[in-house]
Amino acid sequence: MIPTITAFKNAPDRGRGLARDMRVRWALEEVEQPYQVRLLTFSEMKQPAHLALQPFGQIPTYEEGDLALFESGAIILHIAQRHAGLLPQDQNARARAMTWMFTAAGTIEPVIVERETAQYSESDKDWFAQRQPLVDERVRAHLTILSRHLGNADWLDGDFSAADLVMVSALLRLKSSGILEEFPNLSPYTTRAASRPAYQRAFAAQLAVFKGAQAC
Ligand code: GTB
Repeated sequence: MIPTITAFKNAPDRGRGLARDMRVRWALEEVEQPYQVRLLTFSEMKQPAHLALQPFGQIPTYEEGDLALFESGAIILHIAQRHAGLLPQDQNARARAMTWMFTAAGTIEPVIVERETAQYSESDKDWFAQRQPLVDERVRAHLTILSRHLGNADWLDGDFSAADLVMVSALLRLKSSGILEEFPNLSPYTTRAASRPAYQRAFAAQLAVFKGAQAC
């Protein structure tokens, strides 16, 4: 059965692949699962039909037959459990990969999102300049630990897994900040992941939506 995901009709990131449908597309591409996309305007995302799928009125969602999921991490975990290629077969290695997936979504990404939110919603406040270094330091503190864990390895724990997919998706949100480059192994880590053919296919697909919307 071909799943359907939802994505922005008019992506606010202008096709930079930062919205969270990108990571779901990437996961589906990694396991070579074809998928369909239903594009939504901001207003459609807040209508009852979408709220029944995603109570917070956000993208992405995932529908496959009777199953409807929201929350990108849960969707990626579902894809990784149903298809080979995103989680190791060995049960302990699988549990470790899931641990790093949750670390990416629950520990690393929140400090990155906090920084991003401060940039676009607080930069006009008179206390912004005082607070920004504190927010940046929290990001650096988390990346220091991540960088130490990654060391010279290509991936977080053995082969590429859903953990790397979620972690890199979070780290790429820092691309224009310059912070990633302070960690000599993290920038190459994101480049290595983004060079994967599955990432490239997912990126091209979401960019095509943005370009299509521009042409209308
Ligand atoms: N925890 C949820 C998940 O992982 O699925 C979070 C989903 C989420 O934040 N969705 C956002 C959304 O639907 C899009 S991705 N927002 C609309 C709303 O809340 O009304 C977050 C996002 C948005 C924009 C950019 N950007 O412009 O760069 C980047 C990321």
